[in-house]
Amino acid sequence: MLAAYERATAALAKAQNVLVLTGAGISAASDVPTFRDAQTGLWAKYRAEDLATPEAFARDPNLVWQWYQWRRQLVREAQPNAGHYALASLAQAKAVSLVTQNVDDLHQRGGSPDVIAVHGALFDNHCLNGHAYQAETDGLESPPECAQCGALVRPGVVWFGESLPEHALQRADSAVRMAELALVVGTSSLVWPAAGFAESAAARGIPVIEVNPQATPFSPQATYHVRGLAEQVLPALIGTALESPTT
Ligand code: BV8
Repeated sequence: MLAAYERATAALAKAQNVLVLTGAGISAASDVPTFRDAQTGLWAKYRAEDLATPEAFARDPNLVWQWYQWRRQLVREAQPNAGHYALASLAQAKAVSLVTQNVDDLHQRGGSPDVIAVHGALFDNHCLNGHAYQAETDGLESPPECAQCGALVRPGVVWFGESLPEHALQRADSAVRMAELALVVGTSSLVWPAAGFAESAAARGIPVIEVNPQATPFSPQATYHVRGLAEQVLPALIGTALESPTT
């Protein structure tokens, strides 16, 4: 009887069209804290969920802006880890649709060619009226004003209570429909509607491999739950799958 891990590896070796869903856990080894981790230093007294909202920005734009500036600097200093690189190598051998909830740029810097970022991008900016803002903001302690309309500029991420970008949603939905296997990595599966992608994939009856050191609300629906760290499990799982003869 093949252990679950061997069966998961065999299923990954066989699949050609792979959906990968990642959350903050895949960046943990790059020292980018997840939302679940208590925040550090100045930010220890705040909950991320309370800062990542339009209401928080309206109430105290400088505070929320400075939180994002702190996170941007943290991500600039971070490096992709073995988990990011393993997913990039998978994309060289198979048709991979990488859907991430993360707003860092580590998948891109780790070599993944096409990242569907359903919660936006940490380094993007636009004003409150939606005008793109291209000027450099590094080092600014307060949000600048839009050159076109004067409205405050905010980070280009999806806040709680905001809709996900339609184009990213459509691409993610299509990827769920096309997938022959799903790899769900480093997400607590608590944030919706992104958590629904893994559920929809499982409902299609395709093999779903969850990689997480903890159990999550999604775990009972996973075909295989590989309990471990993405930076350790992914290089081994993907490395072995890519060496195996695909049937
Ligand atoms: C919306 C960008 C409404 C910002 C983020 C049902 C349907 C629809 C909405 C809702 C719903 N129920 C509730 C809602 C509202 C809300 C929601 O889901 N709330 C939750 C808290 C219950 N959803 C929304 O508001 C969404 N918008 O639906 O709008 C609407 C509808 C129609 C019309 C108008 C409006 C928007 C949600 C997006 C919020 N933005 N990020 C920013 O980054 O600043 S979400 C943010 O938190 C992250 O992007 C991530 O997706 C999420 C969770 O963060 P973390 O917990 O840190 O990460 P993760 O969940 O991935 O957990 C870490 C995991 O990693 C853990 O499991 C851990 O065990 C594991 N791990 C740790 N180390 C490792 C590891 N795994 C592997 N290896 C390791 N080394």
